[in-house]
Amino acid sequence: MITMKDIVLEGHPVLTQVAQEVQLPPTEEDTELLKKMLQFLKNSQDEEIAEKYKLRAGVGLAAPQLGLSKRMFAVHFEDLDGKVYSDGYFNPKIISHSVEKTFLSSGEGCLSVEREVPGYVPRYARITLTATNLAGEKVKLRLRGYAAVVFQHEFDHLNGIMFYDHINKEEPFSIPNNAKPCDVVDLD
Ligand code: NB4
Ligand code: NI
Repeated sequence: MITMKDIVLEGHPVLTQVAQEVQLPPTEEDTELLKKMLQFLKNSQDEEIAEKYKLRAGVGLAAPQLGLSKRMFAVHFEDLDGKVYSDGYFNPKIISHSVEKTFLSSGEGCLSVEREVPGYVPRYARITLTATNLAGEKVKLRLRGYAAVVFQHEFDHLNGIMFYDHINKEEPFSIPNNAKPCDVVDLD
């Protein structure tokens, strides 16, 4: 099973490299690894297992975080409407995105970053992503809000981009004018 010792930390060269496409159909080895990455996320969200193996909780994990420069990541989360996203993706591509931006009001963290980096991480509010999933199906996902944020965090890892690269250095909590938080109920 994947544990925290398998996750590389900032400073590791693979975290700032553009990862290679995965040959499709994927090899047994690549499919098994992506399944293990999804299982890590499920384990990390299980209090007992997380405590037993000292796992930091995660809703996403990308292969470069295991030191493997491969274009694949797994996600395991429920969005604010209760829709569950739990799968692995090979060679994801963002084929379109909104002009409008969004961000998590709590900021972001990363399993490859063992420090707090305060600030808003502006991301596209809506994206359309294509990929091949764990079952080998070609999928087209239309994502918005929290789901769009999670997928963009993982997609960035495939291009060597860390969440803090998006934070405004001068004013970390400045809100771009075309941006709204995705995890705060909009009263108006
Ligand atoms: C990726 C996320 C950072 C922001 C938002 C959140 C957690 C991560 C990093 C967007 C993507 C990992 C991958 C969480 C978490 C909410 C759901 C269900 C019950 C606990 C779990 C906690 F753990 N980020 N960690 N960071 N990354 N929400 N949740 N909860 O997932 O570095 O590249 O179990
Ligand atoms: Ni990360």
